[in-house]
Amino acid sequence: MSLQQTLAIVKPDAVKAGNSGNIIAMIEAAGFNIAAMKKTRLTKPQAEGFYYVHAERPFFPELVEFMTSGPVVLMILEAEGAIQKWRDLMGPTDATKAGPDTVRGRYGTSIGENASHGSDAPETAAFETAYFFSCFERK
Ligand code: 3AN
Repeated sequence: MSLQQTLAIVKPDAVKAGNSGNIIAMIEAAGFNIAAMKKTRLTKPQAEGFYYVHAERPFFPELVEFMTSGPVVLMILEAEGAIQKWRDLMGPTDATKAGPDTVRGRYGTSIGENASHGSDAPETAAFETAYFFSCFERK
C-alpha cells in the first residue's frame, strides 16, 4: 500500500447541520493528514462539471441542486491507501445502510443526503483533487 491522496467533501446537509467539525475530527482520529482544506459554495457549473460522469443518470438534477444548496468543505486527505480508507470511514452511499461508526451512518440521512463524498479510484482522485485545488494549495 502506498501513500495516496483522495478528495473528501463534507456535503451541504452535514455543513448545514453543524457537523463539519465532527466529521473533520473523525478524519483526524482515523490518522489521515489533511493536505488541503477550504469551505466554499459550489456554483451550478462547478457541481455539474464535478459530477459529469453522472450527467445521464435520472438523479443528476437533484444531485446538482443538493450540492449547490449550501456551503461544502473540500479536503485532500492523505494516508496509506487513502481512497479505500476514506470510503470505509464514510460507509456505503445509502446512509440508511451505513454503520454507526461511519460518517454517513452518523450524519447522513438518505442515498442523496449522505453527508460526505470520496473519490472511488486513483484516476477519479487525480481528477477530483485537481478540480478543486491548485498545486500551490497542497501541503
Ligand atoms: P459514491 O459517492 O458513494 O461513490 P455514487 O458515485 O454511486 O456514490 O453516486 C454519486 C453521488 O450521487 C452520491 N454522492 C450520491 O449521494 C448521489 N446519488 C447516488 N444515487 C442516488 C439516488 N438514487 N438518488 C439521489 N442521489 C443519488
